[in-house]
Amino acid sequence: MNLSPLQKARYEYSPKLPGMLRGGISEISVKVGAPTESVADQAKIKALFPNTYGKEEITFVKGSNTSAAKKQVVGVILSGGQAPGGHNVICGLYDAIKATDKNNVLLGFKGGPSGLIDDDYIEFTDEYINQYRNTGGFDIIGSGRTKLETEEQFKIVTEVAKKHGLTAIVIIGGDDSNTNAAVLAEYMAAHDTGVQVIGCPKTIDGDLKNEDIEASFGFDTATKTYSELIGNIERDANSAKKYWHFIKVMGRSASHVALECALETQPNICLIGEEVAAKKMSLAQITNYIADSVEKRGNNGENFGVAIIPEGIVEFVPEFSKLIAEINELLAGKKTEEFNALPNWAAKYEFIKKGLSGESFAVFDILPEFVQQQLFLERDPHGNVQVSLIESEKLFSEMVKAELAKRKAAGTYKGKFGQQHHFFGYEGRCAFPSNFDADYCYSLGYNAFMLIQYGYTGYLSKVSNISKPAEEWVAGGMPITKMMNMERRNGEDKPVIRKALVELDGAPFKYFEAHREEWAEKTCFTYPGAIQYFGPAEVCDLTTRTLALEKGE
Ligand code: FBP
Repeated sequence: MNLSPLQKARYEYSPKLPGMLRGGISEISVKVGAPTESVADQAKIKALFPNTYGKEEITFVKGSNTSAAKKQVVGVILSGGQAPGGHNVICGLYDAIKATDKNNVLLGFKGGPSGLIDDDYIEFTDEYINQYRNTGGFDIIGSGRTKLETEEQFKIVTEVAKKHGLTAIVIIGGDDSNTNAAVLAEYMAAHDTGVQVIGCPKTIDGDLKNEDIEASFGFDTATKTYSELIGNIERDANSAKKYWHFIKVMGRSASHVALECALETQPNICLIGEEVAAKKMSLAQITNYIADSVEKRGNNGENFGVAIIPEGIVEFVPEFSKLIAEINELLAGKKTEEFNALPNWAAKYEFIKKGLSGESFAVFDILPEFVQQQLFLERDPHGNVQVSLIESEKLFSEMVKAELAKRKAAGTYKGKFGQQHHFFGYEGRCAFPSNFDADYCYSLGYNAFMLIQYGYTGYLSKVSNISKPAEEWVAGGMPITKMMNMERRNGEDKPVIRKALVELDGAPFKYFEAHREEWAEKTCFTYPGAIQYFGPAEVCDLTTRTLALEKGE
């Protein structure tokens, strides 16, 4: 592998562990806390997880290691979208495994959960793993989105585990993958396989967080990368003074990524999906909100600005969700063929007009034509509109343009409106992890092995107090069932880890709310710059604004 100078330098970096995990494996002891209950639906979750429900919270402390010695053969998978630091979870896991006994083995199953089903794996060695220390990406073994959830899949995994003599499986994934980790752990326990299952909280989206998990890994680096780019764009906008930049950021339904980037860069506008839903805002209201900022700034001679749009926004606009539901219905089954056979867009438009309710057609009719067409082109394998593929940054900028034309005609708007569009997602998911993510991920992996060594299963590797220096971090584990409740999924009640959306009474949103009026009118941009790996701790080890505000710092 050809290494860049930064890659070589990052190889030299020693990730920081929480204080209690420093000083060698022989000095890590366990403190068992109180039994746990799920966050809701206790009786139902208990009935579904009879072998793994209600277990105690675990904290590691300094003391003599009392775990039983046995040969460990651990399998690990990366699941879902990439997040900076995934390689370090595996490095931390590997180092703890080998420090405990050099005859222990770590197998990496390739391409995500399907690697476990297909028995496609590599055995990690020092030489192989060293190339990936402190680097971004998931290319060490690849990732995938196959879900491990059926009895049939679990039977195959059990066979694969038996073949390799696996003692444990570590699943590095988001809320869905860790929900599946809990189900797999229960299956393995119920069938007396002796295979433990441990999860690690990953996702740039920041939506796997709760009273136990302070942040999912990757959120820090991804938002810092997007914030650097947004800051650069702000500076460009403020230099040329001729464009409004509409920037969509990844993050799925939750707006954590957008909010964190807004806290870092102080743009003129940042939409928050959760607020749009709570206030039942219409497309016209959102358009007017942005247009008001453009108008005020334009009339002050500031014909430029920056608006951040979370990728999930349109799902939160009630009238838009209703429209999507009607379109899904309109094209259900054979009706897609009928629609596709129509000769041109004019004929399709008439078909749509006839098929939608008056209310939904009125919403459809105000959309720019490219969005109208996107709604009918991009379908998922189940025939549903893929909302995340809608270019909402262009949708809002076009709607704002149309609104400004009206205001110009009425004589209230006197400025000029030039638009630029951006989508930041893939740019941040594989960045070199920040020092925070490098340390946090390495600790999560190291800690995951300590949970395995002490015999725990169905636990999420938990490292808390992470807004403080790593020395003060607290390592331990929490039963995944504690984070679960019952939710309706695909027409069935399912036990799942509760997804965290932006809390409108939480400190990060409150801070944003208190400042956004000023940011909308004046130019208050802040330029966070690139992630720094070397230099003073207050620059290099900085965590997110979201975490700092949540912790009251
Ligand atoms: P995860 O939930 O798997 O961590 O996904 C993160 C994410 O980057 C989302 O922000 C984004 O919507 C999605 O993955 C994109 O998925 P894909 O890589 O399949 O295009």
